[in-house]
Amino acid sequence: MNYKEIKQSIIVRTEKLGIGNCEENVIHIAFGIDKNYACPLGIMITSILEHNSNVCFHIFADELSIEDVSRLDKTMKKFNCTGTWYQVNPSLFEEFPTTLGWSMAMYFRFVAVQFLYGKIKRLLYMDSDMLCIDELHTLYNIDMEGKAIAGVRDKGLPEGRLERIGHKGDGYFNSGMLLFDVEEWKRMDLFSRAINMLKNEPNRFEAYDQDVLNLLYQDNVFWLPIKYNQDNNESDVYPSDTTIIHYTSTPKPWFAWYYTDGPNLYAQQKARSCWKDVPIITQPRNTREYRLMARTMWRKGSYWLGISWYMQYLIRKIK
Ligand SMILES: [Mn+2]
Repeated sequence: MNYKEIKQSIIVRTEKLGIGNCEENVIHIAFGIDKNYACPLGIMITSILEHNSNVCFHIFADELSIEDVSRLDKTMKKFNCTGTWYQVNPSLFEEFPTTLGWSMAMYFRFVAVQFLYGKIKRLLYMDSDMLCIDELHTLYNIDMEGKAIAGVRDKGLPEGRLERIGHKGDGYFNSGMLLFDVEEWKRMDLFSRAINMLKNEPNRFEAYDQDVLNLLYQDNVFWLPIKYNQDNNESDVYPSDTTIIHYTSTPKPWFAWYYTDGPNLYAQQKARSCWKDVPIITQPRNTREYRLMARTMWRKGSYWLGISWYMQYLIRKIK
């Protein structure tokens, strides 16, 4: 599928956010989300802007509420920066595998790189379950030594996955933070190849977009230090050089059953964003989340709430 076809069939419309146009020497950052991730995205963008100027955002989302578009716009205006919302037509991805935690939006990163070809040379793609706590220009301008992508090794790689998916390269990256050489992506025809892999062998993959990208980029990866994709932890304390915190573990920090015994950097960042008045999610969706809610309340010292949620958990468990 060429650029024109993508433009016509996958991007339904575009909407400008923030101020002005992207200038030269800016960092181009893309996100791919569905409407449930608008609040985390806004918090992540706020964290980026608190530590960086000269940023241009490219948001690929199938749907966003008017309210969220307005908050995004306000955030970008406040920090004098530019952004665009590309409304993605999700029909191409509807048949592709998803899970409760990974929606179809994981595939929007493919659209982002493909769509921005011809406009920019490099694209920093980031998940929205992250916080940025330092500058990103060093990363964006890093010497990739001729490699087609840069990423950080995935720490949570399940035993045997590489054999199961047939990966033989020099490492497996986490797809939550990737620096794409956009021209290489196009030259290697990776959009079509990624789509075809998912279409032809949907059962081969366990981490979908991430498995596919790792297979396509085997031995063509510039390995970045862990500070650019640092997993979150319960203590909420990170090495001093950390640039990006990635909330890879469940629960995510916008659920009431998320627990940290540390400073809760995420809640602090939310409080400084245009989403500060948006309530966190308090309704568990399955038995496991009821149990986590009970445990979190108990650990926070809300013993009666803890007991009450535990009773509800038990009732659901025996049902
Ligand atoms: Mn993530």
